[in-house]
Amino acid sequence: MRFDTIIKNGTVVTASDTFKSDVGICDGKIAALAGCLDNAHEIIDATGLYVMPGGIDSHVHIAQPSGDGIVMADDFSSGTLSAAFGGNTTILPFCMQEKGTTLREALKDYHAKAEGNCHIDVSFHLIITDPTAYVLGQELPALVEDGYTSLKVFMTYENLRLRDDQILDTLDSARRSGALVMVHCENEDAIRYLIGQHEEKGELAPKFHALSRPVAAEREATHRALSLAEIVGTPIVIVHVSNRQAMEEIERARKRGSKVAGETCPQYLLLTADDLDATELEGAKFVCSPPPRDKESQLACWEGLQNGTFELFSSDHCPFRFDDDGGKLNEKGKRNFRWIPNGIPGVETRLPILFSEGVSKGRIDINRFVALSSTNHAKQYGLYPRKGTIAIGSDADIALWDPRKSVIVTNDILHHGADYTPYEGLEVVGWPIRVLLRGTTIVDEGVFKGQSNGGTYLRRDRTA
Ligand code: DUC
Ligand code: ZN
Ligand code: ZN
Repeated sequence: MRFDTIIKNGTVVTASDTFKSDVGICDGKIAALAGCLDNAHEIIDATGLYVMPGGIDSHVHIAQPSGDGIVMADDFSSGTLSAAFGGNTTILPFCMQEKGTTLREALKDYHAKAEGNCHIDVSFHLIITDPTAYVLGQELPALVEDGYTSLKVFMTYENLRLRDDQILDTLDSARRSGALVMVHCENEDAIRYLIGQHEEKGELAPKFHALSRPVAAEREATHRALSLAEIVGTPIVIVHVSNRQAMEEIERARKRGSKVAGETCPQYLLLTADDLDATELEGAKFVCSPPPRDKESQLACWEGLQNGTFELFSSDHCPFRFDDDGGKLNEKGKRNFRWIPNGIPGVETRLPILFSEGVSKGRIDINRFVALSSTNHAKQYGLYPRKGTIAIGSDADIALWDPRKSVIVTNDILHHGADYTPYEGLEVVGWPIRVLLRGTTIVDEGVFKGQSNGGTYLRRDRTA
């Protein structure tokens, strides 16, 4: 048999196994796993490299309307390019419904932004901000049929949050149609109370962002979201969990029999609230929600990645430029933390951070790395086994990792549209040196070799 491509002499890693094997690729799919494959148009030597499924980042914000002159730093072109260089082959950004509009309208706009501009494969989650009877009764069931099988709701942000009755209605519609609901858990009323307290005292610097969104606000909302899902009887995903108390809520809900997935992100492993307390507004670079906590919370999040409280490790890439009128330091943001847009870039650094801090430092094994970075995302969101594994018949979405390559992360080497990285100066050991999307090399030794429109849109199966 003649293959299009053979990856030779590498160590194949899946979520469950590690083995020496060549990988034969035909028509963009994995066609053979065996020793000594040798008849191909192209042979890639992977001696000393790990051959792993391309990363799937299931929590990414790109070109999302952010209001008030604020503009996200990435469009689909820069966001997917940055993702590719970070070892990813699929991302799942959010298509946000704006109040007073329909989901179909939001999707039409969002598809138009993505069409022809994606370097890797994409699929959209919905964000529901206006759960009208039409949206929940008509649109959502039809959209789930069309492959939009997951959605996010917010419990915070004045213009995005849903009330409990709206969350219940949304969960109910999701249960009937088989959509999976992701929840941003922070108590908006508590946060608004605390913001008011800080404003009264003139405490307006970036560090007060973290103090106005305490663990208790996240824990309470996590408990409430889990209880509402239990009452309706439908699974949920608790996204971007930052601390032990919220994790304990997830664990307790599971013990009661609820089906819950947990997600955490690099910022909760490497940053703390102290990073927001930098001089000269530098702290704005780290403003995200939930905010980074403390060292103990970092330890808790590592434990959760090790013991299964978290199945998902995502970036929550939500990039804004720092020194920019439409970014972190917009005119109002310079004067008051409440106007600093929430979110930090991270789609390109997610996997090197997990590899380096996790695998290279011995906190997780390489199979767990694959599960957390790729396989579990594909399973959770209806892409498995087409995506997320190295198996015969799966798409040949593959990242070749050099486990010994040491890189100092600086903003210069990244490809996102932001003008900073929160991880400036971090040394990582382990780097994705070559990335293949459906069998075609798209990144090779720091050079993009693919096509700027090479990504496709993915319809997804139900998983709820
Ligand atoms: N929630 C997210 O999921 N991302 C960035 C901002 C936010 O609040
Ligand atoms: Zn969120
Ligand atoms: Zn997010």
